Amino acid sequence: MRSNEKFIFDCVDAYSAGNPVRLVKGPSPELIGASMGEKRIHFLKEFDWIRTGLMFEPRGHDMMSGSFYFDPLDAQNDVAILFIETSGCLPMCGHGLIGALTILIEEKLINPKVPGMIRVETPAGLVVASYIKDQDKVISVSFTNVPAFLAARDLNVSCDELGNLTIDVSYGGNFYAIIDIQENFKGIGAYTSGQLIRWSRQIRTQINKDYSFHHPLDKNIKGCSHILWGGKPKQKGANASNAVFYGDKAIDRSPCGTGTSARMAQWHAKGKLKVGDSFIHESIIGSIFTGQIKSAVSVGDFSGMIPSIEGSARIIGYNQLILDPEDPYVKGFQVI
Ligand code: PYC
Repeated sequence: MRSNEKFIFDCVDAYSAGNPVRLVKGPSPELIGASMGEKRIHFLKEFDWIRTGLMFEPRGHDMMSGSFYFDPLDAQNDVAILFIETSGCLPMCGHGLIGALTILIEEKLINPKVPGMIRVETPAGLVVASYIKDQDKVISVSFTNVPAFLAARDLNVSCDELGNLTIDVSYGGNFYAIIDIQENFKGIGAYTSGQLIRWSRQIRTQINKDYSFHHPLDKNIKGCSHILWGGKPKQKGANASNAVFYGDKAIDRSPCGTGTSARMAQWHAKGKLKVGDSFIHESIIGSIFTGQIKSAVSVGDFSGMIPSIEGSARIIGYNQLILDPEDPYVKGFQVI
């Protein structure tokens, strides 16, 4: 596929717990690599114009996220997924996975070897998911995520408007700076999403300048890309609420699957959750993902854990999107 040709992408649009998921049925670029991690790097090098064209305005928007699906590299697995979104290609995306698997099953695009179970190759590693159906509808998807771990605790950052903050950085498929309620931050309920976005940009730049974050087992996963702001949940039974910032202007409408995994790893490392415990995480719009700590593991020199995340998605439309080299906005645009 070359950017000087015209393409029509056949997409299914959905949302998971409120956040968008656009699964591209085809055409899909031919990616080279011995793992989805390597294929992700190839996509970013050669085909990023497809991501920006399909995710940015005018075909997408600040929160847009989606995926391509491929045959798995290992014949034991059912599918391989490449996540695309406004910020780039995430190693792993929880809401994106729940949405993509819901579409793949409801639209009969894959046929899992074991009904009810899907083995998925992602750039961050193998993820095993299960789903529950009611007739033709998938009513929930649960997946055992890649290992999560608390990477750094009690880092100091200063935010022009809030003052000094203490943050932890945790990995759950992406690196998250977690800002819990503290003297200079009263919780997400006290602020607008515009304020959280403005502060997130400043904090992300600062922590990546002052500190470095590398996955101990995968050199291609590095840098803190997401900021998770904590809050008090509104619903009975929820353990915490959160608002995750990603890209340049997005606040996740879902409770964020990889963010929930990162936060469970943080709570586990601090003794607030133990193996077997559940964690109900509320989003900025009140939607819920339910997490659980499956087991404790080491990740390089870090003590970590294996999280599972459960949530649901809805298909909302069928979309044919044109990328035409004669269109001045074929590669999309962002207004920051
Ligand atoms: O659900 O993992 C997630 C996610 C990452 C960015 C937005 N959502």
